[in-house]
Amino acid sequence: MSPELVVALILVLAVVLVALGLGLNRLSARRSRPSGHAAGPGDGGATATAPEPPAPPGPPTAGEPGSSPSAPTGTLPREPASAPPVRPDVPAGVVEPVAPARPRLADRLGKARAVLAGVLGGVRVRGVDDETWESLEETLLLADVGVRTSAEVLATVQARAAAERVGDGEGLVALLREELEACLSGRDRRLHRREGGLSVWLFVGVNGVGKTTTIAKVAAAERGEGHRVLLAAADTFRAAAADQLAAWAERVGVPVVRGQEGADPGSVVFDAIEAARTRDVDLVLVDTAGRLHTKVNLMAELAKLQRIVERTPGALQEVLLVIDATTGQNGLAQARQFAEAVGVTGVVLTKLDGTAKGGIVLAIEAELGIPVKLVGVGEGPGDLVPFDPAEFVAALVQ
Ligand SMILES: Nc1nc2c(ncn2[C@@H]2O[C@H](COP(=O)(O)OP(=O)(O)O)[C@@H](O)[C@H]2O)c(=O)[nH]1
Ligand SMILES: [Mg+2]
Repeated sequence: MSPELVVALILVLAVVLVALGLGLNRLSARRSRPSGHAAGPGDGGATATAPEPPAPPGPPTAGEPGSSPSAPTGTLPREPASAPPVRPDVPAGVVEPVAPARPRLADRLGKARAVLAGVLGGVRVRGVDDETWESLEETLLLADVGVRTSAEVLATVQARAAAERVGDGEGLVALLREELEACLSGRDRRLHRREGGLSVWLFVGVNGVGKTTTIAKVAAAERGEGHRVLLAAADTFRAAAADQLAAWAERVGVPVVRGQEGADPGSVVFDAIEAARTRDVDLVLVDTAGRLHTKVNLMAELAKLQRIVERTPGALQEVLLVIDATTGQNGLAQARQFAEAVGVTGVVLTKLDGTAKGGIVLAIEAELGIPVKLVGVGEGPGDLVPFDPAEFVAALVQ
């Protein structure tokens, strides 16, 4: 072989080797390069490459909101979110049951407390004198305790103060607290339900008192405690009423049965009870109209709804009259009318957060003998508390 040929062969071999080496480099660079990075210098030599297409939008990377726990490397492995339990009464994708945190009455009764605070402060400073009884009576009336109940409470406090020789302001305030609490004691404030069967709670009351909102609050609380709740939109007088209830139902995660505007409320209640049976629901909350063409119509309709529920023996467990505390003594008059038309088993006193008229609780119980079972203290789904006389009086008289 001539030396020229040998040199030529070595050159060809060198070129082939270099070409091969470059090809492998590019291939491995392409494999290891994350997609979306443009080719950089020293990355493949001078050959022009078409820019790689941008990476398609993918799941967010670690650290971004909503990032997938399994996607990123370098983060600690996390437990996947556990799947929510399958509950046939809850439409897919709605909120999980959580018992709302219970507000403290003392935090919400600021206005009612302020009414009493002035006179009680005076009594504490001056001690008990002739003026005391008069100003105490005025204050109880301002708080809407009512004429009869105020007079009775004060007569007892006065008699006890004399008999027990209580002359100092602090002692008198303690007596007042005890007597107010005594007025409220001994009532059954439980919300009744049937064990192992369907219970229906009917909510009645005039327009705007807070029936629909209260039903939402009760639904949230009951569902949070593991009950299977269904709402019945039997206020068919206004289309907006059923819409409002349906919006609340979605928010608190319970199903709702509704009819057309103007439909027979009785048929809605009937359908709701049927739906409750097939869905294994244990508590139906019925929202009713607060206004009809006449008050006579309204009362007749409520009585009819009551009869429809009673067709399922034992199901009607509560007829809850909702009263707006800010209406004071006017609420008492309403309570009287409803109590005559339907067998009211308990009162829900709403809007106690925004009124000085908290004393209406005493008037309702003393004059009608109906226990206040729940108290509304705000507009949110958690703003409902079971009525506790000791907590109430302590929040009012400080
Ligand atoms: N501050 C306050 N507002 C309330 C309470 N309960 C209901 N409301 C408000 O009262 C208004 C009427 O309530 P709604 O439930 O529609 O009354 P309904 O006509 O009896 O069904 C709404 O604006 C509610 O947010 C409460 O306890 N406190
Ligand atoms: Mg309503």
